[in-house]
Amino acid sequence: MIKKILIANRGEIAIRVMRACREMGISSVAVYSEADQEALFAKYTDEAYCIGPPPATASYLNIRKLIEVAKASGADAIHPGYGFLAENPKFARACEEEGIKFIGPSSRVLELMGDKVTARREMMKAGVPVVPGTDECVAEFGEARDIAREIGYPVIIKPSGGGGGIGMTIVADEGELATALKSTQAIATTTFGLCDVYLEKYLSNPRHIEFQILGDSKGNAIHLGERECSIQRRHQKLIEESPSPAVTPAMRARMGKIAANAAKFVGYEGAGTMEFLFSGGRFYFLEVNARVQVEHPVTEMVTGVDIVKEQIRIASGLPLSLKQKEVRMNGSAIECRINAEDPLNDFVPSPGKLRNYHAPGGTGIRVDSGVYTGYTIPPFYDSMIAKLIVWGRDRHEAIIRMRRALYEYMIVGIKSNIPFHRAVMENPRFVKGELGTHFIETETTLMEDMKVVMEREKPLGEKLSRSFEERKKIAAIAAVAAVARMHRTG
Ligand code: MV4
Repeated sequence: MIKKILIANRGEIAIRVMRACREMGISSVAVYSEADQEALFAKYTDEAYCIGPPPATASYLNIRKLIEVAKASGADAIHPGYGFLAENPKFARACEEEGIKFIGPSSRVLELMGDKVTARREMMKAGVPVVPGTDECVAEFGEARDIAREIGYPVIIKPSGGGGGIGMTIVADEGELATALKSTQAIATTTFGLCDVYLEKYLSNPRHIEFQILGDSKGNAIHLGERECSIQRRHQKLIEESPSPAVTPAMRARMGKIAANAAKFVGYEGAGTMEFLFSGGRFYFLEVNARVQVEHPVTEMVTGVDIVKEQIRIASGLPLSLKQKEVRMNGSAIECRINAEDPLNDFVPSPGKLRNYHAPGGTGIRVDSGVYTGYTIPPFYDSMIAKLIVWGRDRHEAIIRMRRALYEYMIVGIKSNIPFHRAVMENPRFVKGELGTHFIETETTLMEDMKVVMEREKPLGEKLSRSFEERKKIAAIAAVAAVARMHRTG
């Protein structure tokens, strides 16, 4: 069994992993940049080491430094969280070579899944339905033209080294193809250092639905149902839920089995996600996310499975703690990503000091966060400061509970996207479960709705912070008066 884990990450996910460590009797080692000295995760841990200056390239992405700290601290495993080095085959290989257990799939599987063309081919071999498109990367205009004619326009050109939507180009007709191919290859080269691109049929406004999978070192693989993540903006997910309102139990059983079998087929070890587009009642494989994801808590809330604990068990060589027939989905969970950004001003980042912070609580609420009152959010990393997750017996109860939790949330000193979430929770199409990846663009009233919702009912935090600020002012005046009195009386 693993005894000590170095967490090669920051913020809420570092704390999420440390919480699992505490419950399992495993000690944790934090690494932090100079900008994260005062961050909650750097205090929560048993041991902490500064690994360099604020830019991630100088700290959280420094493979040699991370390995050095792991060895010096006697950690026998590294948990990479999400982002940073989580899916980096070079990092996994460095761990493998140094005899440190990388908590995630092998470097071979990370390599296979990191190249999107290879991943597509592997999934086709495993019997997973993929979007119609190429099974090799396309280099020449002639190949692209022939394939596009075969599958029909519109098509989408994607960088093979990419993922998550960066550098993709939608092509409406053959007239646009040559330019689009050239520019996507150029972006692919500059962004991912690999000019390889591939072509797919473009699906308009599909749902984004993903299956959570777990595979152990004994060759077992199960699925924990799906999450729907259709509410996104510029490839950033904002709201996720489980189960998807569009998936029936029969569809879940069928696709889940396909996803788990595919995991077995590639020798997948650890927690992972298979992403699909869902359109016209059909699933089309997109990519594998070979890590624990931001939105994993919604699956934990409906299945009761602790995904991070399973990751650690799997990395320790233990079998999965449950069988597929023991997985039960109960009720409905929704997650809102709480970001330090201004939704009324094109969602620009809003770092700075949290003058006051109080998270919601009560029945069915979970908050995963890495901040506290008085903490200053640094400008160097992503703007997510918390995840608000609610559970309800059904989707309706979960929505009502989310509205209640958003009312309770107090964030003073910086702007947050809470007004956006309040508007979505009131949106008739959201409430009906009519979702799609273009939801935010097509719901054109959302921006106005935010102001209306905030006016109609002031959040609890505003009432609280007004009296809090008053008390602080009175306390300051009293202190000055006391000093003055002291001077008078000598
Ligand atoms: C697509 C697609 C439509 N058809 N693939 C975006 C995230 C990444 N994981 C995959 N993405 C998409 N892939 C096919 N075949 C639509 C998206 C997509 C998208 C693409 C370009 C610009 C904005 C987008 C927003 C949501 C989804």
